[in-house]
Amino acid sequence: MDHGADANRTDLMTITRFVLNEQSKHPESRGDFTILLNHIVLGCKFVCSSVNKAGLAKLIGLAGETNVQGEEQKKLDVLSNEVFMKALKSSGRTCVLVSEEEEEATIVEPALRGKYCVVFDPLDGSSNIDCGVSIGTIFGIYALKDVHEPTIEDVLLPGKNMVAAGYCMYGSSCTLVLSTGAGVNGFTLDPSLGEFILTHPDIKIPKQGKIYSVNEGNAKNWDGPTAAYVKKCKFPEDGSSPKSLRYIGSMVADIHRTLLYGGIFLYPADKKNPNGKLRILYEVFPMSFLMEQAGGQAFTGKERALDLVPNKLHDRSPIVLGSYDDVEEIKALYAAEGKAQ
Ligand code: FDP
Repeated sequence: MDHGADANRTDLMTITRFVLNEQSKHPESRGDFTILLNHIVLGCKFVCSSVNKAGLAKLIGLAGETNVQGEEQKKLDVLSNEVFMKALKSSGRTCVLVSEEEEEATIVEPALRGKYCVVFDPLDGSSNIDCGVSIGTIFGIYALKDVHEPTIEDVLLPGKNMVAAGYCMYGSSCTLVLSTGAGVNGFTLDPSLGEFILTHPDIKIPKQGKIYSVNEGNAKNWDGPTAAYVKKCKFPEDGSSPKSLRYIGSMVADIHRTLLYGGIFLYPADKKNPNGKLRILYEVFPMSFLMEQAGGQAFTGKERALDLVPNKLHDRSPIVLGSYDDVEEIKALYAAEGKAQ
């Protein structure tokens, strides 16, 4: 592999160079994935720039619903969806697109079709937009195995069948984290170059962490194992220190921190929401794929998250993601509850 990028930042490992290097390990590859990824990267840059301007756009639009040019302002999540839909279709490499923003799947017109199916949440954590908290785009990619008329069945598949997954976080910096099934790498947008540069090579989540991340406001409705686990985090009985609580409420930001610092993120089932809140195809699967590739685990309370098979495009599932040992601990609590019943 080309490890040539140096610390003096004169020989930069851009995301395109990185993926081309990966591609060269597969001589049969025709570069389709690299082209698809370039279009996803373009979408991320566009959304990043729109998110950065959002506060300003709002200010100059205050007089009414229109901005100074008299154009109607689109909500950022609607705009992001349009950007990704257009970028993915025009790549000529996709056939089925599933977006959080759209009820139905889009089957790409035959002239623009390729073998990849992309499931994505164009702007996750959108309740955080107006207060400037980090938000992000999440995506997962499946590949058709043979040439056939694409249908939604091509994405109603277990997460372990994905060929790649990632997210782009629009925060104090813009960071794209990607796995093509051979580890996890993080790239940070250099705004002066307009390029994503490899800044977090081969991300490995610590085996155990000191942070737990969950919406404690739902505690009254939690299932037994979640309540028992969080109690252990706060009042450990084995002499260890209590864990710290960090919850941003924006999945991309919470998972990014969990990947880098270790710990556990939970969006469990509760009495009101037996399937939790997070969507299987474009939230649970991509994040579970990344977590496993980084050495962590992803568990639904019943099974390995990547073994789930969604019945419908927007199905939800409870999810626990994070450091290997921390997830092992909560799995043991679920197993004990199963035996007690
Ligand atoms: P949001 O509602 O702001 O779009 O699934 C969306 C999501 O954010 C995730 O990004 C986040 O992890 C979760 O919901 C937060 O949910 P709660 O507000 O119920 O904690």
